[in-house]
Amino acid sequence: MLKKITTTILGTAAGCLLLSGVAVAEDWRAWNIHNDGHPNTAAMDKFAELVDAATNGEIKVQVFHGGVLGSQPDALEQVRLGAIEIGNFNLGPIGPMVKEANLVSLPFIFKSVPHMFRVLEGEAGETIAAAMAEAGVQPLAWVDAGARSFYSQKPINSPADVEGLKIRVMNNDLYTSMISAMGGNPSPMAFAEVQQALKTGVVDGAENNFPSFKNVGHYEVTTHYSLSEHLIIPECICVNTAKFAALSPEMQTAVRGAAEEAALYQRELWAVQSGQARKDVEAAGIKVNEIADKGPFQEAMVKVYDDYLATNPDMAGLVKMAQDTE
Ligand code: BDP
Repeated sequence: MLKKITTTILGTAAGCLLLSGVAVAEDWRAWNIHNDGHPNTAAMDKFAELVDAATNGEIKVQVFHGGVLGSQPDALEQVRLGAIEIGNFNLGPIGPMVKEANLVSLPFIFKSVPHMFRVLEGEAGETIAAAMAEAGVQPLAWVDAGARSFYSQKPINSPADVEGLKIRVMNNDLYTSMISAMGGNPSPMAFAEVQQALKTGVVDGAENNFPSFKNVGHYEVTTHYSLSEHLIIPECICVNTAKFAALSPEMQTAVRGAAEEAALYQRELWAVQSGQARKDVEAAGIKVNEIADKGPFQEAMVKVYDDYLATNPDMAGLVKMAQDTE
C-alpha cells in the first residue's frame, strides 16, 4: 500500500515536472584516453563546457581522462551498451565492430589529413557514420589525429627494417596484417601497456602520432621516430545512439553543435601542438628521420588490400570512393 501511494505521488510529481517543462538534468560520463597536455583532453573539457552552456545545464558531461573508465575496446563496448554515454574515440578500434569504419584503417588510403577529411565529409563518410550509428556508437563530429609513424630503437627506412621487429599495434586485424606484410611480428596491446612494453623490450617498437608519442612518455623509452605516415586515422566525438535519439530535437542540436565546436577547437589545437610535440621529443633526444621513398611500404601493402578485399568484397565501393576523392 505504502509503495503504491509513494509510486503515485512520485508519478504525479514527475508528471508535474514534465508538464511544467522543468527537465531533470542528465549526467553523462565521457571517456577520454589522453592525459593533460594532449589536445584531445583540452577539447573534451571544452566540449563539456559547451554542452553545459548550450543545454542550460540540462546535460552535464563529466569527462574521465587518462582512460580510467577502461581500455578503448572496452569503453567502446560500454558506449554501445549505454553504460558510458559519450567519448573521444579513434576509428581504428571501431573497425572490428563496424566493418565500414575499417576504410580508414587501410594503410595509405588517404593522401593527407585534408584528404581524409574530404573523404569523411563526402558520401563515404556518411556511409561510415550511418553504420556506426546503427552499431550504437554515433559520431557527432570528426577529430584530427594526424598520421601515425613507426618508432623503435633504430631508424626504419624501408619495410625490410621492420622485418623481425615486434611492433605494438591497436586492436584491429588490419594492423596485424600490415605488420606481417612487412615481415614484422604484430603485437596488439592496450595503449596503457605500451610504455612498459617498450621499456622492458616486450616490443621493439610501436606506431603513433607525435602528440600521443609524447603525452604518454613513449619517447622516453625509445630512440628513433621514422616518418612512415602509414596510417591517417580519424577520431570522433561519439555518443550512444539511443541516448542521443531520446533527446528532444533542441537538445540534439545543442549537443551536436557543442561537439562540432569542440572538434574545430581540437583541430586548431592539433595543428599547433603536433608540431610542438615533435620539437619537444626532438629536444629530448629523439632522432626523427624522413623516409625518402615510401614506395616500398605502399608496395608491401598491396597484399593487405588484396587479402582484405577478397574477404570483404562489399568494401570495394567505399575503397574506390576514397581513392577517387580528390
Ligand atoms: C592515439 C589515439 C588513441 C589510441 C592510441 C593507441 O588517440 O585513441 O588509443 O593512439 O595507439 O593516437 O592506442
